[in-house]
Amino acid sequence: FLKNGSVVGVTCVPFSGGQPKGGVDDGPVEMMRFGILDQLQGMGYQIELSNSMDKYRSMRPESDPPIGKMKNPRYVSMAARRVAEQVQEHCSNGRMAVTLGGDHSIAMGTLVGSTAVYRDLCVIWVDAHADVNTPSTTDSGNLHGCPLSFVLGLCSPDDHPEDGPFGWIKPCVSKDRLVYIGLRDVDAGEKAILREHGIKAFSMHDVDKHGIGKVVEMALDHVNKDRSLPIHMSFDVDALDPSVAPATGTPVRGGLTFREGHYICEAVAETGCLVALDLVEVNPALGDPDSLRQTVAVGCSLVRCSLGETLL
Ligand code: HAR
Ligand code: MN
Ligand code: MN
Ligand code: MN
Repeated sequence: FLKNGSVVGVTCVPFSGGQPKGGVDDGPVEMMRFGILDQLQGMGYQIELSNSMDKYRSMRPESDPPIGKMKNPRYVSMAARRVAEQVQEHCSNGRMAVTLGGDHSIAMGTLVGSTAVYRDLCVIWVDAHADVNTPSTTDSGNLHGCPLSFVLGLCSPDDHPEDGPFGWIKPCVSKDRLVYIGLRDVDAGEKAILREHGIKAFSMHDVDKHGIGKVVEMALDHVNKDRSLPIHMSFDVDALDPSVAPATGTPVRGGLTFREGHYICEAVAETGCLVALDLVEVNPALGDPDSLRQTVAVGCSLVRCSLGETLL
């Protein structure tokens, strides 16, 4: 695959159907307003923008009753499916696929899209949450807490029937090619899943214990020993401490500092293996104008660092 290709394929996903709070669908437009595209161009990248902004909003089905505990299942599925097509299109043209969310349910789509092109890719999931609930284990029914269970193939056939709305999602991410950084709010059912399947996770406890440098090295060693496999990083802005990224739907205190978050992005950029990046859960509707500006700014800055801005 192309190491550090010079074209960035940006997909904006104004989508909030994976959780109950409005506003996260304005994440992409605010990051655009903040100048993310100009900033990437300023770094020497060519931008290919999927023309998608209004499509997602008009996609909401007229009727979308829960299936079991899952809320908005058809809407989430349709949006993710379109995301998958756009990300796959970027990747198959050798572009670095950057997806701006939107809530984290859209990662079902980004991962289906990236793995369709890079079958052996590894996933670095930076988040306060594990997002690995199945339609059975979820308490909230919010699908942004579930994307990984679908792509890992952890849902029971009853939860994920071939003829259900998510039937198009086949297992595409392997359990030993996924690693977490930043976890601190993991549901009991999710802990059981991580344990049962031996999925590697570095929690905030590990960050405190070893320092972020060591944690990122261990995380990369786990999924990408030779630093030769393509990497998809899915960065939920709530991985950062709420003092750094306040405008997000499910803030959890005790998160990554500004530098720890950026260090992860820099270290991943340094591998030269990044092929896909998601930046999700920026919700401009939450909090005062200051916290909004701060969160949008940090989101843009994480994207730039993942693409090498601060490397010398
Ligand atoms: N684990 C909880 C649930 O399933 C909360 C999860 C989601 N919050 C997120 N995703 N922002 O990372 O509902
Ligand atoms: Mn998440
Ligand atoms: Mn989260
Ligand atoms: Mn919780």
